Amino acid sequence: MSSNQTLFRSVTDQELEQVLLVSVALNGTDIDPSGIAEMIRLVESAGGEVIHQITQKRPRPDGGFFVGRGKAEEISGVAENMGLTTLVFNHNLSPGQVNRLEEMSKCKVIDRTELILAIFAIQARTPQAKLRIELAQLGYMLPRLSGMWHHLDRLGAGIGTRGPGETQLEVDRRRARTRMSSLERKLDAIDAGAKVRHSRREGMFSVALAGYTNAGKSTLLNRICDAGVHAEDRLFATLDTTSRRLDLPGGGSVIVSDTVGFIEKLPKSLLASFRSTLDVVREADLILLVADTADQDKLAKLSTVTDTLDKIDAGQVDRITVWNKCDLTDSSSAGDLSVSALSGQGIPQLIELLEQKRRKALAWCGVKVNICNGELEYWIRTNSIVDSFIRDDTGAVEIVCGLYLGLNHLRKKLGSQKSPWSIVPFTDYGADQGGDD
Ligand SMILES: Nc1nc2c(ncn2[C@@H]2O[C@H](COP(=O)(O)OP(=O)(O)OP(=O)(O)O)[C@@H](O)[C@H]2O)c(=O)[nH]1
Ligand SMILES: [Mg+2]
Repeated sequence: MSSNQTLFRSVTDQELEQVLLVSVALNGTDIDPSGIAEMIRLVESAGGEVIHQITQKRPRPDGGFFVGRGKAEEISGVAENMGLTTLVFNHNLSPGQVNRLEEMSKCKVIDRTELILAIFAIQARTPQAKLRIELAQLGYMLPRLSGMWHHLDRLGAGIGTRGPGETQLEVDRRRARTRMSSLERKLDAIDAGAKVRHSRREGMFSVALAGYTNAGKSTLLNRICDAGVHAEDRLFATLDTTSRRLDLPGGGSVIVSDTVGFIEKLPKSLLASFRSTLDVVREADLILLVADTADQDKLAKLSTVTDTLDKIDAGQVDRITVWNKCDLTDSSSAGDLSVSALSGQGIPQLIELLEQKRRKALAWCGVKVNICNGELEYWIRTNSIVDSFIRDDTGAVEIVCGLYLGLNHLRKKLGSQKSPWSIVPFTDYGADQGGDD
């Protein structure tokens, strides 16, 4: 982080920070207009406005200035002439590159990671999200501390903060590490509480909404669960996980969770501090991969999302791609699930698919019990989906049911009964049979 900055001001401020955007295409690639459009949106989401753009193609980054000295001089000249004092780069810069660019241009220099961190800081609404983003920002700043120590003033100064023989830099590193440990402890306590709440939902089929930022995940949660969560045409509108119950038309329910969106080159420090909020994705039974079908760059974004799922160890979770915003386009290829979270188009088909996936995930079996009393019947009906329940004249019952918590759960229950019983597990049962009980 540079020496004179408070990052972009809050978006609630009237005046937007005016920015010169520098976009560099490396390795013989062309300048990518959709990448630039994304940078402009990122700047806007951070409370800034791109006033001018400078592009450059180069085989590899320049060690000193990233863009090369000549280009850096040109950028500095343009910034001075236009009265701009903030430079945003579409790549990540080393601390040395930032320092040299700032010294030459007399501007504040922000790289891609810092920009994304700034947006997260603005968007953080809950205390947990604020702690996570502070941890991520400190993780990013720690290796960049040299020469910019006055940033850490707010972390506490005064008597006793400086040990014998320590330089200011060492003091600041120590303060940053101390603060990070304290944040980690607080977050661990919060995460432990979340785990307890999560375990109470054991046995519920869980569905996570994942996808590129702004694809429409929160709007979809609102549509299918009437969740009332915040959705907005802004990058990273959601930072906290929200879970809601969805009652299925065929009986039973699933838990659907909305969480933070992904983006290309999502900063590592953010992934680390938001890791536990992404547990809900990693531990889901099914991921609905929400993609914006009207986005020209949709396939590249989809592959960013699948790469990110791999990075957070959620690559193995069963997933379905849901092409959202189909109201904005008339193209939809066969086999794709096209929906509009806004208009409701395709939502019944999506819910039907969820129902099928959930049925398939249950432990199906045929059960015979010589005497099935009311208490046992109630237990079976609340712990499974019952496809058929036939009672003969003697009171014996034959049931076909799918258990939420596995067959052993039922075996244990039946073991406590006096009446003889038997269970036959059914493999390959579930998705194609409709419940008719
Ligand atoms: N036309 C159209 N717009 C939609 C649809 N779904 C969502 N949107 C709009 O897309 C924008 C982003 O929606 P969100 O639901 O906030 O997107 P998100 O994926 O939750 O975004 P992040 O939380 O930032 O990751 C909002 O302006 C929504 O109104 C849709 O089906 N059709
Ligand atoms: Mg959202």
